[in-house]
Amino acid sequence: MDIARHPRPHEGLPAWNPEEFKAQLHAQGRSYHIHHPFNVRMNNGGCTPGEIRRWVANRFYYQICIPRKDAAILANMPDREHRRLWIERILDHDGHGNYQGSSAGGIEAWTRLGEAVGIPREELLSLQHVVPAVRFACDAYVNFAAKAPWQEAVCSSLTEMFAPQIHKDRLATWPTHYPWIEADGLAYFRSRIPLASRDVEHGLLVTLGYFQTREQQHRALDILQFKLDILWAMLDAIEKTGP
Ligand code: AHQ
Repeated sequence: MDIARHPRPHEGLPAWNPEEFKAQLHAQGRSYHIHHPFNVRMNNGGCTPGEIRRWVANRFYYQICIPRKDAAILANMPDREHRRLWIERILDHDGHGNYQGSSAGGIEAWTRLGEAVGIPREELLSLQHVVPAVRFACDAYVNFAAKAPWQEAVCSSLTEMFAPQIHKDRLATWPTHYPWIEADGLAYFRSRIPLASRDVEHGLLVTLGYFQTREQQHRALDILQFKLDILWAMLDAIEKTGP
């Protein structure tokens, strides 16, 4: 799959060892959307209720793309051990068992967030507020995951290395800045903190093991940057929808 190649002179350079490679992946956190002006403004209380609702409504499209993205990766995974781990991600979002309470899944929790910020469930599910660039960014992620080697698609999920902090930030700031949002709507963010850490453990195991040469390791950095750009572009588009 074609993604941007960022010039990183490496002719004849040795591969990074796992710790160095992990540090290089982590260093790309500087491009994570936690640093996007819209996210900074949102967590500083600078968003109008309308902006919060547009963020929730647009991010809903990303949320419903995640299990489809993960199912595409699962289909490309030849190894049962990896599939046994990866399938958990789909259940985390689609729910499992009796689909009630904490088994209802993340998509259901996001509809609860929608209601908590004042978006009726049917309005959120209609996707009527999703702007074209958000749809394009999310679809690019699903398409990449379906067509790339499964190890490259796993690597693209490693933006979640930085996700626990962004969820903790929302839990720490929204109740103060946005007291009008019903507290139980924030349950999704709380639920993701342990799940993101579990996801990253598996994602790093695959990534550190698959990208062996220095050139392959640079490909991993390019894949991660591609996904970081997807998250950043989504906030660019959401910010443009105006106050
Ligand atoms: O809620 C998020 C989520 O379930 C996932 C899955 C993972 C992936 O497979 O790409 N990435 C991800 C992310 C979630 N929330 C985002 C946020 O800002 O709330 C962060 C995002 C990520 O860091 O990739």
